[in-house]
Amino acid sequence: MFGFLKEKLKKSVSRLTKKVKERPAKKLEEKKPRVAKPKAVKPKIKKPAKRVRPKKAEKEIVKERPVEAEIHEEVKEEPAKVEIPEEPVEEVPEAPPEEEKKPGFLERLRGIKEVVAEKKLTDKDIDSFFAESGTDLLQANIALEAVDHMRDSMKKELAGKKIRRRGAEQFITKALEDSLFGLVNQGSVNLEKIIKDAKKQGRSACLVFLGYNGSGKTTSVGKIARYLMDKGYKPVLAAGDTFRAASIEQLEHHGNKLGVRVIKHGYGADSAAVVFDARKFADANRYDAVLADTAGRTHTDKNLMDELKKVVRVNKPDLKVLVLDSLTGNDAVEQAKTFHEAVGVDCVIMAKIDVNEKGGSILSVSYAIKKPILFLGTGQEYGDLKKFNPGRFVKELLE
Ligand SMILES: Nc1nc2c(ncn2[C@@H]2O[C@H](COP(=O)(O)OP(=O)(O)O)[C@@H](O)[C@H]2O)c(=O)[nH]1
Ligand SMILES: [Mg+2]
Repeated sequence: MFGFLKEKLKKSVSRLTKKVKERPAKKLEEKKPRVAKPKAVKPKIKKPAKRVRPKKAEKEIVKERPVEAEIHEEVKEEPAKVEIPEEPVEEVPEAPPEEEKKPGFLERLRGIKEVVAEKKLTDKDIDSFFAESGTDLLQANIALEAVDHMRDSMKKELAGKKIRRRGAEQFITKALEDSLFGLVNQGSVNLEKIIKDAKKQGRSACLVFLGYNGSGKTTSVGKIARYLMDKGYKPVLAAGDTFRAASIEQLEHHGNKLGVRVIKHGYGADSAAVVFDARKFADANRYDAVLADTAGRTHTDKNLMDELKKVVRVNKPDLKVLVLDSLTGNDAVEQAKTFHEAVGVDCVIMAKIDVNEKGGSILSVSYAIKKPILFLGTGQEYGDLKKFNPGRFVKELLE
């Protein structure tokens, strides 16, 4: 599942890790020549050869030198050459005293190690990473606005922080995980609490399922009916799709298989009235929940959109569940916005994730309308319904 998305995310992590692991470029052209010039012959007695200490500018260059092999090279540096006069000279020890030599060396070593071991990513680094990775993320159906959110979140997490090169991959994976979590962590819906609260008011809870044609609404009604029955609740189904051919029979088929009552009118009947009747029946017979199927529609179906608004206006559902076909990719975001603007969506079921390799729409949809995903549809059987857990979902994507 989501192989394509996982692969793109993995690629993104290694791309950004590479940016951290890049060693700073050597500034060879600024380096001063290492070999000291021979000094003029003057003293009779040979003084200890002075160690050539790097000047300030040179020190900085040395600091940026990345590999330890080169540090040894620095220490082995030849002492300044001195012309030896012919007369015998008094022997003087060559090396300067240890105390003088050590601090300089260690200080420099520490400096070099720091530069080698850590790197600070800048806002610009993150921008250039997204310029490179953006297409991959879009290809995996993550919407543009979701990618923008990821970029801001990654900047907050990474820019300006010293990142140890050694643990860079984990650090970046964590930042990416947080940014993805920010997309899908849009609150939660407690279905059982909704039912219990309605019961306290002496009525059944009303759930209306909406979405495009073929997105998986009727199948999801059947799945949720089974889910509630498994928890001991008594649902009733409302055949609110009075528009599509065979839609009522399809719902009745589920009702028969599950042993659940279906309230129906005929084709062409007022959908709002069907749901209203189902609620009356449920309230009178102490059912816990009405699960109302509706006709599939798009924003261009003005009449059907108006009909849906009426269903909502008349029945004031406790939960408006948008069912999206996750395979529709980026279009799922547009669908979510359309329905949210028209009637206000409370939560989402993402259907058909069992046949979806991209998965980016799951990351984008709830961010786009700031509503939680309640379930994932994982197949065509009643049991193929998985409670959506944002944290676990994101972790699994990056495993
Ligand atoms: N693989 C898979 N197929 C699904 C899933 N949910 C629904 N379907 C199938 O999608 C098709 C359309 O589903 P349906 O419930 O009739 O969509 P509706 O028009 O929105 O009511 C049917 O063939 C379903 O079996 C799912 O989670 N996984
Ligand atoms: Mg249907």
